[in-house]
Amino acid sequence: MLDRREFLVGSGAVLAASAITPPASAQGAQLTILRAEKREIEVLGKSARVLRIRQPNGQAGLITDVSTPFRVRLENEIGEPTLVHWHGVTPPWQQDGVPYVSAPPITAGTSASYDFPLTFSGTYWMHSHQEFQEQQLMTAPLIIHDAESRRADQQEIVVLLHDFTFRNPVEIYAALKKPTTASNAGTNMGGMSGMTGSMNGMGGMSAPAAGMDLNDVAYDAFLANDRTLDDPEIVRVEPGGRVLLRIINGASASNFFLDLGHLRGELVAVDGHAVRPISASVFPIAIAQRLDVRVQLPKGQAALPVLATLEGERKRTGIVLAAPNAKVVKIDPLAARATGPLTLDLERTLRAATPLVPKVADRIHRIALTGSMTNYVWSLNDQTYPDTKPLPVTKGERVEFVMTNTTPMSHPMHLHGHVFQVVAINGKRYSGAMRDTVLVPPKTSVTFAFDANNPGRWFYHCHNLYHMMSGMANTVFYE
Ligand SMILES: [Cu+2]
Repeated sequence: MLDRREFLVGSGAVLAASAITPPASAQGAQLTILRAEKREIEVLGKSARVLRIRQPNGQAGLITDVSTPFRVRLENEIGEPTLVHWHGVTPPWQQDGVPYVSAPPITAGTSASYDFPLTFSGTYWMHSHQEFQEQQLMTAPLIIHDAESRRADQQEIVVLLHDFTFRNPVEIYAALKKPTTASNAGTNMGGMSGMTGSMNGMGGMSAPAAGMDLNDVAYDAFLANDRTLDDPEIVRVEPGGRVLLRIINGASASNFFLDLGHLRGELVAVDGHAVRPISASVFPIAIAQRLDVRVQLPKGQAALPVLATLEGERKRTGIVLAAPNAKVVKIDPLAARATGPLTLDLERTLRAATPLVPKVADRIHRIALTGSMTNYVWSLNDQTYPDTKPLPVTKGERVEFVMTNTTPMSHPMHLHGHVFQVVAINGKRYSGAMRDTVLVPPKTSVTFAFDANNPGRWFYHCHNLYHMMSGMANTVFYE
């Protein structure tokens, strides 16, 4: 119960209040302590031992200002090595938090310090990049304000999504590697349940393609700010007020559809970076991506669920926005109909508010997303990390990655240390969103462009944790 209350303070209440507190810059660049800790939470009436990242005052993650240097001491109190990645942020490479790429892990009982200027405001997050700790909920919001977001007359609500399992992720991974025993370990046998689910489709979504694999892992629950729909977080909102939802997909292996029900929202940023606003009720959100959605609330005493439905399934999680006197009714944790697979239908319509300056690429890397479900090996150009040929770039170059997915699963591809722009889907050029993570569905090619402006050695990988752990990763290095 203590955990739950503390998380509430960290997610809803403090964030709402942060809009009226003075910018951190006014207080000087003080050191923030973040602690990696063990904790117990209750999920579906059962206790689970998981991890977390929070400040000594109980706040999960960090809310800061772009004008303030990121000055953090990360204390490791989980009794095993760890390292935390500041996802979407562009630090010097040695502070990027990828074990053995940026720095060695922090040993148990010790700490590491971080100090670098921030470049962008927006919705980011932090997560362990060590072993399977991310699956054990070692994730937290990283919200970076600017003067405009602090001034905005809106209530900010952060929703961190998770997929949750009572099982040890090491065992889940081992079972995936041995398909014959997968059913015993509770995996989805190569996404068969996903295939069933995807046959039903969902209003507004494209028809599912045959032969697609979704959802390798059969999870016990899906969480929004650590809670299921049996006992969701209820955030008090002002009737007729304006809300900014900062949705973070912190799941290890699950894509979702954000579903606002009868509400319409205006998508104003993806992965922290502004897009030309798009109005809709349903938005896809792949693993590791973020959505900033502005919602004008109706007048009247309404309870408004903000839901996230698993791709290809009926399972969902979420929170409730409730007016002070609204009656909150129980929400079915199963949607009426299964969703389809995530597509790039929304991606195609996104336009960066501040795109890259148009420029012909100085260097193009062509990357086939490869792998096999048979023994659960995922790779890039048929190479598994660390037995890969690192990708060279040179400072000052405009670089493009052309990623072609030859596999039956989609892959949320993430590049560290840079912000890229999605510039082509299946060869059709356009001025798409600025992002750090883009989904590449099966039989699809996605091109992103970035300016090589942050020298060092950077991780580039599929953000499905089990795909990454099986080798779907590489490094980018500056020549
Ligand atoms: Cu993948």
